[in-house]
Amino acid sequence: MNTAAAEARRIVVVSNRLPFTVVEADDGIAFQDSAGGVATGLRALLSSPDSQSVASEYVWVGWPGSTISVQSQEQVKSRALAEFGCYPVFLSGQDFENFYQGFCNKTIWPLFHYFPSFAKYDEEYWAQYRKVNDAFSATLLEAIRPDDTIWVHDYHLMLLPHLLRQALPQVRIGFFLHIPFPQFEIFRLLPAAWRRQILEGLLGADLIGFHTHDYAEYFLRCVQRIIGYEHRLGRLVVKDRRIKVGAFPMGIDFKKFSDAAGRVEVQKESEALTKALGESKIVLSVDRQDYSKGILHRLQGFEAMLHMNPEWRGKVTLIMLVVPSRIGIEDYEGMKKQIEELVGKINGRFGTISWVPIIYQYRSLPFHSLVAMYAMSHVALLTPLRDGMNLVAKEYVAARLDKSGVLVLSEMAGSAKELPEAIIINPNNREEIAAALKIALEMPLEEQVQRIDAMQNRLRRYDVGRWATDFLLELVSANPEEASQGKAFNASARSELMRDFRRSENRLLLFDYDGTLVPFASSPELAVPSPRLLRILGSLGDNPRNETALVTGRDRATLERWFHGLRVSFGAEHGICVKDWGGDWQVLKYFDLDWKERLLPTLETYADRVPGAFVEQKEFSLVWHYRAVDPEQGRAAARELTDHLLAFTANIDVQILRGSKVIEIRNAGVNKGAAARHWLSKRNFDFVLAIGDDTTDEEMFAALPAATYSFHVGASRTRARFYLRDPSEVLQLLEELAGVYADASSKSGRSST
Ligand code: ADQ
Repeated sequence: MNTAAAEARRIVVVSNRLPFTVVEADDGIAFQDSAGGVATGLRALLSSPDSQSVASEYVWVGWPGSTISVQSQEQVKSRALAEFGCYPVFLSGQDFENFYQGFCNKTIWPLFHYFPSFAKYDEEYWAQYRKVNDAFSATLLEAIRPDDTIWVHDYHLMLLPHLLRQALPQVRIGFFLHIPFPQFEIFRLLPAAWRRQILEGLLGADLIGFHTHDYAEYFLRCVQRIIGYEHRLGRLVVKDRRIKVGAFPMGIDFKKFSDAAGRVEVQKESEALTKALGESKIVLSVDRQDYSKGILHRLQGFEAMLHMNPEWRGKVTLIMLVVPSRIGIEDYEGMKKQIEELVGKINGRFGTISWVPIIYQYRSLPFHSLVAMYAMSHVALLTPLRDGMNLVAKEYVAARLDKSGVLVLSEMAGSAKELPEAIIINPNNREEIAAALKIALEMPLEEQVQRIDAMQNRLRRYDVGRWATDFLLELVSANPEEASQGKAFNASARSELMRDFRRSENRLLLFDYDGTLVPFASSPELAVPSPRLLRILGSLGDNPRNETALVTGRDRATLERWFHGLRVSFGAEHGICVKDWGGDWQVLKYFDLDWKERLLPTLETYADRVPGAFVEQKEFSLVWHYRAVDPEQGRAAARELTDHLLAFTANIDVQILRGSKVIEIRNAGVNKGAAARHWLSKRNFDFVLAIGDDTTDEEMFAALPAATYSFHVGASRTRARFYLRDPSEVLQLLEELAGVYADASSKSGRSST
């Protein structure tokens, strides 16, 4: 790590909640620590020595946990900045209600945790979610500097990366999701506009992190199916930006938990509790109160264990710590009642005068008491039905100083992937929980030590500091220029081009059509040239210094029809035939075309089978189009068809080309390079410009002199010298070039049209 770079760098952490809650009272303002997995993890990060290896300064932007009166806002702002390096985002109680209690916790939370029946789809919630994301963006835009690196956290702020990207195209943005990302079938339950905006919101980031590879994969699949962007090994290119998606499993502050477990006061507390419970073995469970945590399932599993194993009655106690959470949401209130009833039922069924099977506490514990609980418990029983990670599992392991203890963990928790030495259970099956508990209670000490030791070694190495530095190093080392491999068409390249263009006498201008001069349309006949494009081409063509040619996959008839009357030349069907302006069509090379008839039925079969696909028959080629097909199905069918065609055409001299949502079959030896050479041989050009977006345009770039101003539209790999973002940027450039001529001709008294 380059320390000089680290010294100069500032990281802006953004999360829904700041690490403290501001409480306004008559005697002034007080700051209290906030609870929860994200706040705990981020607080640990900022105080870890690792954080200093990435950046010299960290600031935190978020909601201060309460509605702050207008008269106190200035004071909160200056104290938050001076004492904590934080920028508060002020939200009214009502704003927060529909945002947090509404969209975040009644729509996204249940859906992303696979509880679709709890999810509400309310337009007001959505509007408020957007409004709060806008408010975060506004506060950030005031606070950040252009060279800051921004790290946005969690499901509350999924629109924020895009909002920031729009205002600051060059700033580095990372996003980390702390909860699961669901599979497509669940995610698609969101209304179409919302789900698209959420994905686009996230894609504003340069790096998008999840706890597990599965979540990353589900996200990429949703992006592909809903927006149509395909990825390669977790990398996406969106316009000219390269985005990376990956798994960064969050760790805990291992040292903090193991050190605390060794402290005298913690050990004393632990011993006092053990004494109070007599000989009983302790099973511990710790969670926020949430239906995703499987608290009821756990109770049923414990009940089944007592039922099936009478020998354990009187000898085991379940301590269940539940932290109050999301008070005021009906699903949560109802659950609290159910938990209390079930605890009462089990205690009533099995309890005796001297033994209470379940000790239930509904409150938050101070850190040292929590560690004392971890340290005294023989078993930790964690049964979430879905959990992004579950840090409690890791904290329990870290607090086991003598390495005794057994972790029973749900396979639905992200942490199960990193803790295979736990007894992994499916929480939906109470018998499985019961059986796992019995194994845990009876596990020989030697085996316990082996398992805990293996898990501790892993958690010690990959702790929260490592998690954050891995993410941040990946984020800061992602070179924003990388996507364009230094091929950005910057101001100096632009002025050089304009200068050379002005000075030149003989210019060759070669343009591909689809994806270059016009955006792709769902079907080829819809991609007609706009009046603006016709005006630009007309103007460029009219200049006698310019030889302007369209070199495209389109057929002759379409070119004649659409560009009739313009002084432009044509290269049709990828340059197999060319027509100079004012001349006749010439076929550059004659081929045997018998194969067309033989292959057509295969293409048609695939078109019939795949809704949205169709076959285009051109004079010299056949094209199978799948732009309008469901992206995943289209990709699979295209792969299958390519394999099929490759096998079928092994003995004939044709090429099978995968273009942008098309498969094109044409004779080998046809390429745009031949057309480019045709025009190059006509005159001695002192300025050559070529623009294209597809693989077929690479042949054209290859055939042109090194000094050519060659442009690739979009940021995929190319031999062109520069990138342009999209057809609208192409038109802007061409309009400028046409304008040069218009200026020159007006000076010399000529008309440009
Ligand atoms: P949470 O749903 O909050 O976090 P979790 O990862 O278990 O879940 O973190 C809970 C935190 O609260 C732990 O650090 C724990 O020590 C603390 N805690 C729990 N019970 C407590 C008690 N009774 N008293 C005091 N403290 C208590 C979200 C996601 C998780 C993800 C984290 C981090 O839902 O899946 O692991 O973010 O990304």
